[in-house]
Amino acid sequence: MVSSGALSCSLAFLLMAAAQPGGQLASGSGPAVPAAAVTTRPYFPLQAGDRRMYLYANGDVADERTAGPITLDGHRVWSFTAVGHGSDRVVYCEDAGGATRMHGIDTDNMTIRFSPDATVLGNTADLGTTWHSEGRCIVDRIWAVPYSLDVTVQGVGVSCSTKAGEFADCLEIKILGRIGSEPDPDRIEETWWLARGVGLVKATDEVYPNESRELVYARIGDREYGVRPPAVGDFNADGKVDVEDARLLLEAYLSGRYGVEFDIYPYDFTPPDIIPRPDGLIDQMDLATFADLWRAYHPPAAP
Ligand SMILES: [Ca+2]
Ligand SMILES: [Ca+2]
Repeated sequence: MVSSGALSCSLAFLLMAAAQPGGQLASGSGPAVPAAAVTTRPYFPLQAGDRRMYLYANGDVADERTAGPITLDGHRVWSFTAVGHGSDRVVYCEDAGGATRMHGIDTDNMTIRFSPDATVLGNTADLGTTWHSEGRCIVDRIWAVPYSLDVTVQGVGVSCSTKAGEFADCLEIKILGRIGSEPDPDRIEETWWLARGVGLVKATDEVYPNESRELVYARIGDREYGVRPPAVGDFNADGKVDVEDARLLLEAYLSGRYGVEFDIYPYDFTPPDIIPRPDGLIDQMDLATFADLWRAYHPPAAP
C-alpha cells in the first residue's frame, strides 16, 4: 500500500491540472432518472480531430487535441492531449450505454490508470443526478492509492458565458472527490459546464483556483467557436503561410534573435496542425519544420 503524502499530493495535483476527474458508475447510486432526463453523450463529444483552447486563471493558454479511438488496456479510448499548461493526456472511453468514463492520465513522467474506470457522466442526466465512484489510481502500473468521486448534476439547459462565446444549453456538474490514502487525502472540488455539441467550456476549481479555465476557441467537427488563432508558421498573422513568413523566420535564424513564435520545433501532432513545444532554440530543425508546414499548406498540383 502506498501512503506517501507526497505521492497522493502529486496525484491530486495532476488530476487538478488535467481537470478531468470522474468516477466509477456504481450500481444503485443516485436517484432514479426520470424519463425527461437528457442524454449526456452530446455534452462530451468523443471525436478525433477536435481542438479546444482554454485560458487558465493564471494566464496560461492550453491547446488540446482529441485523438483516437485506439485500443488501450483492452478499451476503445480517445485521448485528449493538452500542451501549454502542463502537458497531459487524459484518456476517455465510452461504455455501451453512452456513459463517459475516464480511463487514465499520462504525463511526461507518470502514468495513472483508474481501476475501475472513472465515470464523468452517466448515459442520462437530470437535475440532482449523482454518480458515485471509487477505486484505485494505479501509478506507473506499480503503486496504487484510493480515490472516490461524486459527480452531481446541478444544472440542465443552463447558459454559460466564455471567451469563445455564449453557450445556451449546458450541463452544470459538481465534482467532489478525494484521492490518496487516509488520514490525509487530497480534496477535489470543481464545477464544470459542458455545452451540448462542444464539451467542456468552463471549469472552476475550488481547491486550486489557478486551475480554473474557460474556452477561448474550439473546432468541433466542422464548427468553430471563438476566434481562430493564427496558424503555426503564419508569423505575420495575415492568414497565409507564404514567402513573407519564410523571410521572417530566416531573418530570425540568421540574426540569432529569439522569438518564441519562430520556435516551432519540437512539436506534437502532424503538419500543418501542430502544437509546438518551444525548446529555446531557433535552429535548422525549426527551418525544416517550416518546410514541412509549407508542403502541407501548398501541396503540389496534381499532374
Ligand atoms: Ca503570413
Ligand atoms: Ca526550436
